[in-house]
Order: sequence, then structure tokens, then C-alpha cells
Amino acid sequence: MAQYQNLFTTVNAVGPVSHGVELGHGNSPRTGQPLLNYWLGKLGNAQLGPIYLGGLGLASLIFGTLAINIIGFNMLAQVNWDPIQFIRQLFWLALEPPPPQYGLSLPPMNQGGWYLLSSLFLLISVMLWFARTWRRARELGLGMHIPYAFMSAIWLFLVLGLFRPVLMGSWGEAVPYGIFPHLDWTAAFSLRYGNLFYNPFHALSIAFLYGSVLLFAMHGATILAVGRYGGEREIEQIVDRGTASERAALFWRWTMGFNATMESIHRWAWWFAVLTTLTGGIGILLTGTVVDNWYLWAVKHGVAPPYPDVFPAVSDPALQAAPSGVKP
Ligand code: 07D
Ligand code: 07D
Repeated sequence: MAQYQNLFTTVNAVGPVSHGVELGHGNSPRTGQPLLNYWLGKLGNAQLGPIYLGGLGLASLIFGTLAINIIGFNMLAQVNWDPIQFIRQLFWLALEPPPPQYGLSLPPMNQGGWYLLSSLFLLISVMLWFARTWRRARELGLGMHIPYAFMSAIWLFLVLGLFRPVLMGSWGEAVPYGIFPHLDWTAAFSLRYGNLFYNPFHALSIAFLYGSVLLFAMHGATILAVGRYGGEREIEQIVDRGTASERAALFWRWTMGFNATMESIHRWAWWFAVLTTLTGGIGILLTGTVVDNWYLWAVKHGVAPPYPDVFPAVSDPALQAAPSGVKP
């Protein structure tokens, strides 16, 4: 007989729409008349809205829109204001940071000035959004776990775009805004500093990133697998142990000898995710400031072997005298 498998069959619970609890003094009203949508219910909760916009949310959206517009209009200017070419070349277009000779000074607008202005707006937007997560968590009586986790991502974001450029003394160190250009920057960064794979903090970041994926798969699968016993009602399962949580725990205890609990699995998830960008930010901040070449660093510390001397010594062609007739 076919058994109930909830790999795809989402529980689409619908009820009367809810506006949520009353908000205390100093809060704005929530925006939007809530509605129910079947397809949204397939992805998550079927109710859409209301949303709490508030002063911080509104200000964040305004600054974010300004940043995106500055980036977009600079890209549009680069293709001579041709909307077709803008769409065609969108993934390759970029708003680049100022060239290195400007250091940390203010360059002309078309030499990175627009880049700095959009960065300022993006920074304000992200920080306002952070403040919003903080306030909303407080208002709902939550712990601060969500803002703290977001802070970890913001740490890497700030290292890439603010702290490291300042330590290096040049805005030119910051990441360009663009789909492929930011990938080119990432690849060039690794090459410039002697292969980021030898940066132990990059390795830690990867381990936490992969670990996050593994934990997410294990947890998601475990809870779905005990959904037939109500296992997705995690809170009840913590305080009122039933057959679902018990079986989930026993599965792991019997397959690997150790099991998380309904509570601790979320701590594992939180720490792995947070440590991905936390260690990553440390790794990037050290690059170029403390360590100039991660491969040579690894050789020095016995992590990587030096290349054997099988070829005759090579010299940098850039340092050689130019052949006659060629201007250097
Ligand atoms: C799924 C949540 C939704 C978020 C999404 C991203 C924008 C950008 C701006 C057109 C998981 C929204 C995108 C707002 C629009 C313009 C100018 C989150 C989810 C869908 N990256 N990166 C992407 C950013 C860095 C790297 C994609 C941002 C570092 C590699 C997207 C930042 C380095 C690859 C994107 C940032 C780096 C990507 C998908 C900031 C090292 C990919 C992101 C602010 C960490 C992948 C074409 C995603 C790709 C990709 C956004 C920073 C490396 C455009 C906003 C400098 C190797 N990055 N990135 O799903 O397909 O995230 O690129 O720091 O392969 Mg990146
Ligand atoms: C970027 C946090 C900031 C984002 C914020 C979001 C908005 C948009 C809009 C919702 C992602 C702001 C959002 C403004 C809102 C809407 C619509 C998080 C960010 C606040 N690497 N690598 C990592 C691997 C190589 C390089 C981390 C793997 C090569 C550089 C990660 C491989 C070279 C940097 C990772 C690999 C290289 C990294 C990122 C394999 C390139 C970084 C973690 C298998 C040739 C970053 C220490 C993350 C870092 C980073 C994985 C290879 C370069 C673990 C798996 C050797 C320069 N790499 N990498 O969560 O921290 O990012 O490094 O080859 O800067 Mg790497």
C-alpha cells in the first residue's frame, strides 16, 4: 500500500486571516490588508501581509533604492543610455570603485565618486535594516539571535567594503558593483594574495558553509521524516516528548552514536551559519594587511610544500630590460 510521503506535499493550513497582536506605544500601524493565497501556502504560510514598514524600514528602502539607482544609471550611462544594450550587457556591467591613486580621498564623480556615494547609501540602508530587525525582535519579545546572526553577515560586508579598504589606504580595494565583475574581483583577489585556499580562515569559512548545508539537510530531512507523527511541531516536541522527536533522536543515536536535541540542533545551525561569515571576515581582513601571500605563508608554516627546484630560475619579465625598439 502507498505510504504517506511528505517530500513534496506541503501542509497548506489556512484559517481566518490574522492581523497579529496589538503593537505598543511608539509603533507605526502595520500596512496592507492580509489575503490568503494557495500557491504561497505551497511555499510557506498562505497568508500574505500585513507588513510592518515603520520609519526604519521606510528609510532603509529609500536608501537602498537610491544605491541601486545610482548603480543602475551609471551602468546605463556606460551603454550610452541604450535600454536594449543595458539588458543585454547587464551581467557584465559594473560600477567600479575609484582607481588606486585616489587613496582614501574623494575622487571626481565619474572616477569612483558615484561608487562611493552609492556605497554610503547601501551602508546606511543595510544598517537601518539591521536596526529594524533589532527593534522588531524587541517588540515581539524575542531574543536577539536574528540581529546577531545578521551582524555576522554585515561584518563580512563591512570588511570587504569598508574596514579593509581603510586599512589598505585605498577605496580602490573595495568590491565593484556588478554581477560578473564582482566574481572577477573575487578571483583576482585570490590570485593577487597567493591563492586564498591557503588562507586558514577561508578554509574555516568553507567548512562552516558546507557544515551549514549538511546540518540543514539533516535537520530538514529528519523533521519531514517524522512529520507523519507531528514532528514539525517542534516546540511541542521539546516540552512534550512524543513519538516523533523521540524517533528522530533515536535514528541519529543509532546511526552515528550521538544525537542533537530539538533545541540544540538550532544552536548548531545558528553557530555554523554565523561562523561562516565571521571567520570569512577575519580571513579577508588579514589579507594584504597582515599576510601578503597565503601560499608563501603556508610554506613558511609547513602547511604547503615549496615547489621543487626542477626548472631553472625564472625572472619577472616586467623587470627585464625591454628589447631594443620597444618602449617600456
Ligand atoms: C539566496 C537570499 C537572496 C539574495 C539574493 C542576492 C543583489 C545584487 C545588484 C545588479 C544567497 C540579491 C542580489 C541585491 C544586485 C546589482 C548591482 C542569498 C540568498 C538573490 N554578493 N558571489 C552572487 C552579492 C560577494 C560570489 C549572487 C551581494 C563577495 C560568488 C548575487 C554581496 C564574494 C558567487 C550576489 C556579495 C562573492 C556570488 C547570488 C555583498 C565573496 C556566485 C547570491 C553585498 C563572498 C553567485 C553571478 C545568493 C552568482 C553570487 C550578491 C559579495 C562571491 C548577485 C549582495 C565580494 C563566487 N552574489 N560575493 O544567492 O551567481 O546569496 O554570481 O556583499 O556564484 Mg556575491
Ligand atoms: C557576502 C555577507 C555580506 C552580505 C550581506 C548582504 C544586500 C542585498 C537585497 C534581498 C556570502 C547584504 C545584502 C545588500 C539585499 C535583496 C534583494 C556572504 C556575504 C550583508 N571559495 N572566496 C568565501 C569557497 C575560492 C574568495 C566564503 C568555496 C577561490 C574571496 C565561502 C570554494 C577564490 C572571498 C567561500 C572557494 C576565492 C571568498 C564566503 C571552492 C576565487 C571572500 C562566505 C570549492 C578564485 C569570502 C574568507 C559567505 C570570505 C569567500 C567558499 C574558492 C576567493 C565559505 C566553497 C580560491 C575573495 N569563499 N574562493 O557566506 O569570507 O559569503 O573569504 O573552490 O571574501 Mg572562496
